[in-house]
Amino acid sequence: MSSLLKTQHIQELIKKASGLTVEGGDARLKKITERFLTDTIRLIEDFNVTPSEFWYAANYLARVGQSGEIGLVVAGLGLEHFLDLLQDKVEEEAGLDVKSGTPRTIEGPLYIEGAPLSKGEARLDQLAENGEVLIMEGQVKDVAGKPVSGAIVDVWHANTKGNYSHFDQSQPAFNLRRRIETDGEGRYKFRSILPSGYAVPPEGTTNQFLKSIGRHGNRPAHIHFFVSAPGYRKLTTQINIEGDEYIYDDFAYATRDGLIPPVVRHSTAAEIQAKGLNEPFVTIHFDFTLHREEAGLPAAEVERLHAPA
Ligand code: MBD
Ligand code: FE
Repeated sequence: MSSLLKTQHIQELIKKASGLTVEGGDARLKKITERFLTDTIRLIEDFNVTPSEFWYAANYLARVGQSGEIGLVVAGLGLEHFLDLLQDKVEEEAGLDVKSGTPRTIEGPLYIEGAPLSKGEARLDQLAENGEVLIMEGQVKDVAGKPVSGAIVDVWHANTKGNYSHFDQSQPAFNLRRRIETDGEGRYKFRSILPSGYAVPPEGTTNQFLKSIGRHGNRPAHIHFFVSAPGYRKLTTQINIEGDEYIYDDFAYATRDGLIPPVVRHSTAAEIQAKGLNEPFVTIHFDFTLHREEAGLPAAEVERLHAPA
């Protein structure tokens, strides 16, 4: 089959539609638009996409936007994970020993800015829920093992139904979301409940697509973190709760080696008493290792629109 794409008329159409034949505007955006149109037209020709299919796809993208699920679709396509791997590569090529720090993994679409800030420790759960009590603690360190005091551990996770406060109206504001400043030894500690895994809204636009390609929209139980400190590169990461059936079947592909710490169960009366609790609990110990900020490295901060608190 001959290709319309290769004809002079279509080549000129793409150049004009990309702004390449006029003055003004952003030169890089023009080149990216040209590539986008070229690749889209190639795809339409190669797959014999019909006009009806084209408009179905365009309407689908519009509905994703209206549904507020663009972040879910990006995560589910593996693109957010790809951006992590690319950032690792760019950092490595700029001279950073990436593997000496805690691995990054995706932020996901459910972060809310401005969680309550406390020093050293915090309690994250604000509701009486039937979740297992979780006590998580550790240190923020530099790559030489030196504690970083005054670091901010910004933590957020789902409840036992896999739902996040703010997006789930049944939870109070900032439930299971806190910022904790590390103490003089770089330590942080929090009490919370063990989260359950997340599933995309079953009737949502993301799941409509995932089902159409034979996939599910489940994530293993996980806890998100931003870890930041002056002079250090901001870390975006998560830990997974070991044993979860979706740990190696995450719809967002966020599981990475080094991010599955042991979950230790404590159920003897002595252990329970020593913590001042009245029920069995689990502990997770996890240290975060930050890279020092250095000239010549790509920006560590990812600019991304967040839902307003
Ligand atoms: C989540 O909780 C999440 O972390 C990601 C990446 C996508 C959807 C929900
Ligand atoms: Fe999440």
